[in-house]
Amino acid sequence: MKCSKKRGIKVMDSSDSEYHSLFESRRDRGRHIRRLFSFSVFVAICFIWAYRLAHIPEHGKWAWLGLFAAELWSSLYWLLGQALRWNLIFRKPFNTRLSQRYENSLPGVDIFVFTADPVIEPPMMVINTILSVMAYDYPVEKLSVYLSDDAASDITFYALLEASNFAKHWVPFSKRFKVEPRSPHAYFNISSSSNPQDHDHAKDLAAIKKLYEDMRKRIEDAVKLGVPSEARSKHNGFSQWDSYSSRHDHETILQILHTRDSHNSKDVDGFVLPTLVYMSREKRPQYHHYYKAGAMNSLLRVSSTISNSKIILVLDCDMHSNHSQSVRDALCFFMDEEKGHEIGFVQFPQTFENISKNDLYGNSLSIIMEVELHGADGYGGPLFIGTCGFLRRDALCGKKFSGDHYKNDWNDENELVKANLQELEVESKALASCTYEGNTLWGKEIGAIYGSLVEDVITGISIQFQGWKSVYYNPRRKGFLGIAPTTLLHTLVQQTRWAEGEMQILFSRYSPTWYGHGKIKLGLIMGYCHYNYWATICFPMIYYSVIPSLCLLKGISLFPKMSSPWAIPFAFVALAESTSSLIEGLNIGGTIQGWWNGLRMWLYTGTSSYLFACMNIVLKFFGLSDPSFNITTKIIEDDVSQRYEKEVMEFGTSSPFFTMLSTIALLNLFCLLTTLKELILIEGEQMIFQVLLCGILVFINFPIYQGLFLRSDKGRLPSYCAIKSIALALSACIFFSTLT
Ligand SMILES: *[C@@H]1O[C@H](CO)[C@@H](O)[C@H](O)[C@H]1NC(C)=O
Ligand SMILES: CC(=O)N[C@H]1CO[C@H](CO)[C@@H](O)[C@@H]1O
Repeated sequence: MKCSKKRGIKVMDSSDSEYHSLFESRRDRGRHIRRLFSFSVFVAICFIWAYRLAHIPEHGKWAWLGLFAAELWSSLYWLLGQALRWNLIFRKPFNTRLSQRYENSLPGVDIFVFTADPVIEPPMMVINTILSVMAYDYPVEKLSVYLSDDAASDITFYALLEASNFAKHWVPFSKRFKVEPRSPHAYFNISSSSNPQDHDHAKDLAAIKKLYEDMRKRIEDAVKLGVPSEARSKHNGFSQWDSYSSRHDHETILQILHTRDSHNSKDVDGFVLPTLVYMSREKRPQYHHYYKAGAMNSLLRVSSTISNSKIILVLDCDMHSNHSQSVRDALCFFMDEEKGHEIGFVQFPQTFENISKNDLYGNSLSIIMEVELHGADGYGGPLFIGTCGFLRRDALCGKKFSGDHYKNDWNDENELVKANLQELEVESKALASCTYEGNTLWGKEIGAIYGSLVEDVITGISIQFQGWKSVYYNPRRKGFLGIAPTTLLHTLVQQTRWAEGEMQILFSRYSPTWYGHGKIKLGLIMGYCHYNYWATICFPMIYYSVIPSLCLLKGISLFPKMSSPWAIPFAFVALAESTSSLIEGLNIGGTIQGWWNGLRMWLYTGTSSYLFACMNIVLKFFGLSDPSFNITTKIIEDDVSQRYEKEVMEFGTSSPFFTMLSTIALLNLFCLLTTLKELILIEGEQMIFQVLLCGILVFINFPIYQGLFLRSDKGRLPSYCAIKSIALALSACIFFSTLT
């Protein structure tokens, strides 16, 4: 058959509409401007290098050469980043075509939700996520929801039991009234402001709200007082906690709460509900559990005996669904007749519902989500970010993409439903034991890959190394909404973990730098490197924010005179990069203040988190510290929350992060004050760039001076931290001044 292109849409000669693609890809319209711009910045950078090499001074030679090294490294790093902006791709699925063609043969979908701590991740949040995905607009008999609870908390289990009952009302309700979003908590929040006109709807809404409130009260009581004994005796699932000794030492706990053919699994209208399974894999102190990757692998095996769906959605417990169509959207990519068979995973962006107005801590990750992942998509695949991603089970299980021979086959799903639920549970339990993976390839080649703090990213790489492509789908109305850290310290800790994990990938057998050639495209290798070398950017950043300021004290000049032609490339790079990041930010819905906050957070993570990440890597190399994995908390106190909403920066405790930041901030302040005093006397022109740099640093650090000297609330910097950083900054200044 022949195809002809008509206004960019592929149309078949025959009247058969079947050959319309299920999704469409569009290239970035502004790519030529972007490329021209990158090129001009690159030329300016070359001039800076030339200037550095041609003008090495006698006085201050080492400071000069150090600055050159810093510029060299940050330019190379900048270059890596350009790969993620070179070739942006935007995708659009066609949902209606999917249902026209496949409504009766849609594949099964397993949804994995992960939780690890009932205190940090409250059960109410977890079940809202569960309920939101149980209510997806998708044939219920093809949907299976699994909760992996790495804390083995009976409270979480109790909450899930409650949710499984509430789902009998919630699922039919949300489908009848086409409720959006389908997380009850989020929906009630929205609907409380807009009352439905329809009488039936209003009545049902009131009723279901009451059910929800009753459930919430029971669960919150259980959180305070423990699981009520009545519930314990009613459901024999709790007996599995009899042999439980601690969250690090217990056998597998597994309970199938709903299955397709159990009588208990019908909703109030008599329809079946999605399969619902609780699992807490076995844990023993003598076995490493490999965090979320370990849990994912246990779930992979357990689900293979229960539903064995070909598509798996991986979700963190704080990311509720915000769009009931997301499963169908994702399937448009996998099921496309032409390109679908090569797609290993479809990544949705991670978006957050509690970002403050001007994104105080830069936690919206908007540049990554709105720009860079589109760029990675242009080169065959966005990263897998561990949540909001749909994966092909085959790809996750280490199967190689076998070229065009691989056929999408959605029909041969195992009908594994056993007559006897207990038998199935016993069989599945064995798959989640500690010893199961001994001497196997699980975690090395099969399933989620172990050995990095960002196990998701490395798992995505392993899938791409097997020949699969991935796709980034970023709809205007976001598919998932989660919760971002709301304090400075949490943000910095999270960034440290990410940067460290990214760097660990560099030393693994899935390092794109060493092993990517021939497996993935060069652009994608560069993109991965941009993240893998993330942490190392701390060295140029610290150098740049300390040495030029200190040199002011001694009158060492490190930049060209304002009137010299060499000033142009410096000014151009600084202005061009800041303007383009401002435009990029405004373009994706940010504010000017948000851009400024982002700049500040870039400085803060660069000079603290990334340094600590590098230090951790070195320490671990010498076996001096153990990999640690801190979950960032999802609950915060009232006063902290109020300050967050007012966008007042939160310090509150004394931490090495803050000492680092305030030392640099104070050092710049001292240098600036000393210089300004003398600037009028000495010839200023030579120093103007350096004074400007120092001035901008002082300006950007304003919240730190506030926290040190001007605030009295609980979120200020503790005086202990203030004294320490004043002492450090002063001694650095004095030491440097006396240096000959
Ligand atoms: C979440 O869904 C609601 C509709 O239910 C929509 O109004 C909102 O814009 C969505 N949020 C995001 C961030 O897309
Ligand atoms: C857990 C948490 O911090 N939630 C907050 C997210 O942000 C919204 C609005 O800014 C708050 O209402 C939530 O309490």
